[in-house]
Amino acid sequence: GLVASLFGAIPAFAAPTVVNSTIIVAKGETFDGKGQTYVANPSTLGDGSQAEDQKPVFRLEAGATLKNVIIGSPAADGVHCYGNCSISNVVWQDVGEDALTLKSSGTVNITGGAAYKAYDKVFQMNAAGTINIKNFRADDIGKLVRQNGGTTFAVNMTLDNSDISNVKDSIMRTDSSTSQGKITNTRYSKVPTLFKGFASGKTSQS
Ligand code: ADA
Ligand code: CA
Ligand code: CA
Repeated sequence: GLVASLFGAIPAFAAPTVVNSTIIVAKGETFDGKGQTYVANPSTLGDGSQAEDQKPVFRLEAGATLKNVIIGSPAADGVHCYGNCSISNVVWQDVGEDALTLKSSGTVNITGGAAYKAYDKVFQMNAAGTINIKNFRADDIGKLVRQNGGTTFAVNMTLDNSDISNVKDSIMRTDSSTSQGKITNTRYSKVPTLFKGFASGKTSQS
């Protein structure tokens, strides 16, 4: 009927998809959400609180791409990347425990998209590698990138052409003397500290 065809024709009105078990994006594959909103089932993945060990909504194997996805609330532990991953036009409306974690070494490329309402961390780096963030928006967050506390491997962090506001702690934080941070062409509002914990000469901003 008319109502059904209208809903079919206007995907922006689609109800969120409730994810009961982690969606796995296989090695080298692309998951295109086409603008659909995904939320965690809080009883199977996690409620998006600050409790550790929640499950991710998406798990990306090496070389996988996630694009055109809105992650709504609850977001549980967001996205886990096992090696290189590409994240394009992904919006976290209300970050869960954190938004994305690098679980094994690789390069995370984040282009476009946004993260809102992260009580603590947005991007959590638990393995050596690189995170490149460009054309991104973040508002009301604790930290944008955090290398796992107490780890000494090297993480290379870059942020370009982005808009960052209402930060509680810092944009990039590490405890490793070998990690590097670089911020270019980025607008800030209410950001107390750009870099925390880096060795001298390991950061740049222009
Ligand atoms: C905290 C915690 C780590 C790990 C991390 C994460 O930093 O201390 O063990 O769980 O969060 O990946 O969310
Ligand atoms: Ca955590
Ligand atoms: Ca986490």
